Amino acid sequence: MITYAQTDAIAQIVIDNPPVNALGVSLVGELLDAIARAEQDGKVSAILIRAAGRLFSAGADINEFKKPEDAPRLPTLIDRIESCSKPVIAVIHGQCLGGGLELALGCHYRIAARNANLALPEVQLGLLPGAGGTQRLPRLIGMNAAINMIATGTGVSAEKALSLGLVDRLADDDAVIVEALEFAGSLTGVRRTCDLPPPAIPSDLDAHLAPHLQSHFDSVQACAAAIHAAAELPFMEGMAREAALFEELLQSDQARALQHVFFAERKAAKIEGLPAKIERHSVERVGVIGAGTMGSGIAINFLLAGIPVTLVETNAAPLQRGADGIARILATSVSKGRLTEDQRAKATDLLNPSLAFDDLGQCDLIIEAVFEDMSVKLDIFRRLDALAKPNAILASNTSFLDINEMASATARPEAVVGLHFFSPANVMKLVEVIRGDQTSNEVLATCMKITQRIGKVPVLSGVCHGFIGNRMLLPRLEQAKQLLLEGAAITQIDEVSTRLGLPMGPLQMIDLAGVDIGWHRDVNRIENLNDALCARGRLGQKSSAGYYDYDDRRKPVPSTEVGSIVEQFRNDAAIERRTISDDEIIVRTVYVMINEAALILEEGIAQRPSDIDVVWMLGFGWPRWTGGPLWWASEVGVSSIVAGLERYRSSFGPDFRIASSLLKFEADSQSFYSRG
Ligand code: T1G
Repeated sequence: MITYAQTDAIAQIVIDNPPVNALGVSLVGELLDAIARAEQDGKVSAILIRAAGRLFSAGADINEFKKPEDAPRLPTLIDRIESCSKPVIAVIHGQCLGGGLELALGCHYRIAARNANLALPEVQLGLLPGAGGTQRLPRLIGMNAAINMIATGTGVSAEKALSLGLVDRLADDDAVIVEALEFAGSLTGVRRTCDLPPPAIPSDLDAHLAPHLQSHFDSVQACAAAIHAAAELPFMEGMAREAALFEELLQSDQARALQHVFFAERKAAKIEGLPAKIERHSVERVGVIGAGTMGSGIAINFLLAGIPVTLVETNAAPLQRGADGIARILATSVSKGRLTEDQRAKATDLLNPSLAFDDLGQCDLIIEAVFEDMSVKLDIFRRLDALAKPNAILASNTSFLDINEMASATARPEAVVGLHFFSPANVMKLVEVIRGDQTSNEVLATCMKITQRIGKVPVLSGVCHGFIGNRMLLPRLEQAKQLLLEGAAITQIDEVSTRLGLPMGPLQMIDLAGVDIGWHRDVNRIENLNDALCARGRLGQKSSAGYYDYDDRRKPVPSTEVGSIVEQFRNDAAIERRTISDDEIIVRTVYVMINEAALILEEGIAQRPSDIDVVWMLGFGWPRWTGGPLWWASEVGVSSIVAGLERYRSSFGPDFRIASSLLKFEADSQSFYSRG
């Protein structure tokens, strides 16, 4: 866990707790002993605290929050470091996060390698920095800079940290220890952050805090209170205030939900039942077929990860549009400070637009992102089978279609997989990795790894119509349109979802994705509401008119034309208009998704409930602070879900059934998650 060494008069305490130097209870105990040893050793004049491995520390051990506190806590250690009579220097490299940064703040000095990133991300876990960070950081760097770091969890680079006064010196990555030893040798006394005066309250503090206070995260509100305490209370009283706020958050539903999300996003990439050691393919060059919005977005992910991309189209015009689209997105990222000019140039150089399908023959992974038409895709897979490298992975970006059918068009079904990106593909973090019946474990393991390498969170899905996310979406959209016909208002339907914290309701989602998805394009064939809207050119946001009118993009209004279309349909179908409650809407547009998720789990399409939570959070914006749809359903209570589905069973059609797993949960008073 730690090693202790001495170089001349400098003691070196090295944290060595793979994989992320998490500061668990036993490590805290060892560090307390090491500090005491160095302080008592007359031959020691100064003390370095540094870490082995790729980073300084990921902070407190999140796995230990549930355990009762009966051992020395991180704040005790940090106070002990700060009270040490000899100078203690934190030697920081890589990630220095949460309690790791708070430990560094308790040190008297801090030296950082240029590759360091310093952050207090506790707020993302539903917590706040609970080991003195809300009291020491404002004293060190001022209120406004501290608010940004504490209330958002955003990190600062080593350079920025130096300019803020958060670190005292920078060093080249490979020289940071040598420089720290030299720096330590020059020190003659300690400098305690707790002795610094309380930070001045800037005149614009409330303006600075205001945007953060809009957050749904209770932890952000608590951060604001703790930061205020840093300015208004003596240090020890401020520490007591921080501790009280931390303990309150620790017991909160949001903190439990957000910590569930943290582990769920990491567990998703693990494939159950796969041998620990598995041979992955090397992916040095990627091919993307189709330079439309999706193809271009997919290409950008690989380009930014330093992987060359051959982008293939059948005609020069769409190929040029795709290449121009990629250039535009990269340039915008530079102008917004998300990319450096050098990163943009490097990414651009790796793009190889081509009209020659044969150029794909060099690629290790080929992703088709063409029109959602099975005949087009089958033709592509047949051609790929003939020209792709022997070990190439052949992937489809399809949202709904059958990967097994595509695999059957090749002599290498074990190499065929789905990689379902979500639009915009260069932004959304979710990729559904679709396992065909014959997809090999090596191909799956390679896809899980390469999607993480491009900064995505992969979730494994089996083959069914719509896989995980879209399969749950379909009944939600159908019920929304049916509720319209029965008398609910457009905004009423959507606001039930937005009040839950979803970024938009089902009808707003149809407008965003396009009312014409799956439309047969025959304006004289009107079989449902979407057909009627499409026939009138109401294709959604892209035509500035769908279920809403988008004359003012900032304030879409429900369409009166759609109102009359609905009226017409209602009369033709002799549907009696009635008042519909929000309760009915939540059952028919949200509980129905929970039921679909339970069926998806029963059929083995998804590996685990937390994967479904990840899909809906990262693919559709389900609010993280509720843990995802199945974590939320567990909090609502399965019995309420089942009772709601029973109440409105007739609305779901003759083939509807309540998942047997839901009924079993209800009978056993269980849920998707055992409350451990
Ligand atoms: N505690 C326990 N395990 C952790 C951990 C942590 N803090 N951080 C990561 N892990 C595990 C993770 O679950 C995974 O496990 C493995 O390490 C690799 O992680 C008092 C209360 C450091 C940037 O919020 O941001 O300090 O899946 O896959 O992509 O105020 O991990 O292999 O079994 O993410 O290279 C605040 C959380 C804690 C930082 C590395 N700290 N971690 O990313 O690897 S609360 C955080 C990260 C706190 C104090 C408060 C990232 C990373 P497994 P990984 P990575």
